[in-house]
Amino acid sequence: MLALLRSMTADHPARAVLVAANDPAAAGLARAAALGVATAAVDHRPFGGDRTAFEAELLRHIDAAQPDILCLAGFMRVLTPGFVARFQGRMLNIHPSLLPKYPGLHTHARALAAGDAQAGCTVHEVTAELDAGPLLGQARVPVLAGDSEDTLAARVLTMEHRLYPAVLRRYAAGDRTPVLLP
Ligand code: NHR
Repeated sequence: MLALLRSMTADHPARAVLVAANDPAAAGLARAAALGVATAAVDHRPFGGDRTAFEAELLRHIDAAQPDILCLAGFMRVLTPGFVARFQGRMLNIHPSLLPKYPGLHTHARALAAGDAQAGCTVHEVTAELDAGPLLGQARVPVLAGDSEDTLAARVLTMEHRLYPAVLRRYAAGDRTPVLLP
């Protein structure tokens, strides 16, 4: 998220209008505020299993900010088809695997368990189906001997910080050609 904010320099086609989190304790909220970006926190927990009610509250903040594009970054609540439809073709996510491998959770553990020689991250358009929307970018890293979930996750994260800004810059300019790194 911070890498995206920092990437939106004067020559960038986009500007950050809001950083929203479902965890009021998310460290990124204070960091975004320090960069002068508006923030909102909507805790999903008081809503129990009612995803639509949680999203309605989130939407109050989003609608007030009137974004053209939504970027999920570590956003961990599955979004309902109704929410996704409102932002169809305007919502991106970065996922820590080489999709279509390992959609969902615990991606690094699954890559290690499978003995994969490569891991990485993928930016995709968000559709109703989890981690399955059109590919917008992908970056690869090697899996090294002795890797743990943490060491692999850290190596992938450095690429996430390069890939997502590169994809957003292109996407915000209207170009959906996938970015492939390295
Ligand atoms: N929503 C839709 N409709 N489509 C996608 O592609 C989405 C999405 C919401 C989030 C991010 C995704 C990831 O890259 C994402 C993509 C959370 C879960 C999950 O199971 C799955 C995938 C992703 C994010 N969430 C649990 C839930 O009940 C909660 C898990 C937890 O809190 O640890 O929402 O990783």
